[in-house]
Amino acid sequence: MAVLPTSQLRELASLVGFDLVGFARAEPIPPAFLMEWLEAGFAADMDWMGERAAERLDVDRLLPGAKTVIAFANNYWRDDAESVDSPIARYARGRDYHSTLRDRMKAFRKAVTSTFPGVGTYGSVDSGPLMEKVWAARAGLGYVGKNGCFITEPYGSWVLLATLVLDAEVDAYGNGPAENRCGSCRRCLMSCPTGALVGNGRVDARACLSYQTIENREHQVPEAFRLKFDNLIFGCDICQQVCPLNRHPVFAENPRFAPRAVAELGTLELAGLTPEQYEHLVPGTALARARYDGLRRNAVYALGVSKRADARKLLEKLCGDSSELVRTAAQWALSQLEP
Ligand code: B12
Ligand code: SF4
Ligand code: SF4
Repeated sequence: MAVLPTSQLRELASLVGFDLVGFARAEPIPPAFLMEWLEAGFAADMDWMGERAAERLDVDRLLPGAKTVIAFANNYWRDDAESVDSPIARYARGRDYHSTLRDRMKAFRKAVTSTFPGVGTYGSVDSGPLMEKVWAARAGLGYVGKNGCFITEPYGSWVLLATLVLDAEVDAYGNGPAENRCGSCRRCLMSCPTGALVGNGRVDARACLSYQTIENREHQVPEAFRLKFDNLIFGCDICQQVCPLNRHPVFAENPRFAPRAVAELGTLELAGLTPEQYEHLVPGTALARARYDGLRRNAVYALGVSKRADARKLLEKLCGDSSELVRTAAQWALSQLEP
């Protein structure tokens, strides 16, 4: 099969809307990073992380004959005035990033397979069994910081990743992770409210507010963690917000990353969302993963944490909600309002 020219692939990637692209040889990943993380229980109840570990470690299992892994990144940082105080993490304020990046990858794949007929591909954005930060590092787009996030030179860590495996070689490969610029800084480690950063870029998901607000959606959140839901109800940006390498973010012009109406709401409005408002505001955004009751549970916790006296009426009403998850959260939040 022909060796594909990276100059042409870079042009295509830019045409379809990716900000960064890099190329890595499709070699197996040393198992220790993933296996030790899983064995330590850091995956919490995300069983799907371990179930397809073999594929995560070797893309040849996803695409037999894999030769190249292409890593893409999109900057998503925006500071639109209406959403500046939103309790929703930045990456989730606009249209669901999965569909934005998937659409771009689909267009890229189509262009590649029509220009180079016979090339096989396997693509994923987030949900596939691939270690996307490892591939982005190998492809030379940046490195994994002490905050566990992938940090690039032009955009800091405000990037989302997509990954495409090819069964063809390209004419040039990245030189591996970029130089580690963390140095002696420990800001993220000191700022994480729950001690979820456990060293060497590892995150203990059990303690991470991103996990607790998004993935742990069927149970009450342990009290020690819910007490940290301080104007934070979906995802957590604290360890990125404090990072000096994020001091000069770049505004993401593409309207797909523009905050949607739901990002203009505060915790009181989000806790009081009716099913109709939810259907109007949430589908099509990444928030849908927390589901109606999970999102309201989180907003209710945040009202308790901020001891909002003006939330009392709503919280009293939610004590009679049809969802047990929300009822119990509302009782707890009301107890926080007591002096
Ligand atoms: C599971 C998961 C989570 C979990 C666990 C987080 C974690 N860091 O492991 C939870 C739910 C907590 C989470 C939270 C978030 N996530 Co998340 N998550 C994932 C997912 C699905 C898998 C990550 C994984 O494999 N973890 C297992 C550990 C062992 O692997 P790792 O994270 O890659 O880390 C190790 C290796 O990178 C290795 N390593 C480092 N450099 C190198 C170099 C080489 C050559 C090698 C071999 C290895 C190596 O060292 C690291 C530590 O052991 C990825 C998507 C994907 N399919 O990859 C998104 C992903 C990592 N998440 C993403 C995002 C945006 C987030 C949040 C910022 C969302 C938010 N605002 O709330 C937070 C950030 C929390 C944090 N501080 O990391 C983005 C990353 C963006 C970025 N710039 O880093 C991803 C890539 C999704 C995407 N497609 O864009 N996430
Ligand atoms: S996302 Fe929040 S809770 Fe998770 S490691 Fe970063 S600061 Fe800690
Ligand atoms: S806050 Fe400091 S230690 Fe943490 S990722 Fe940023 S530069 Fe590295």
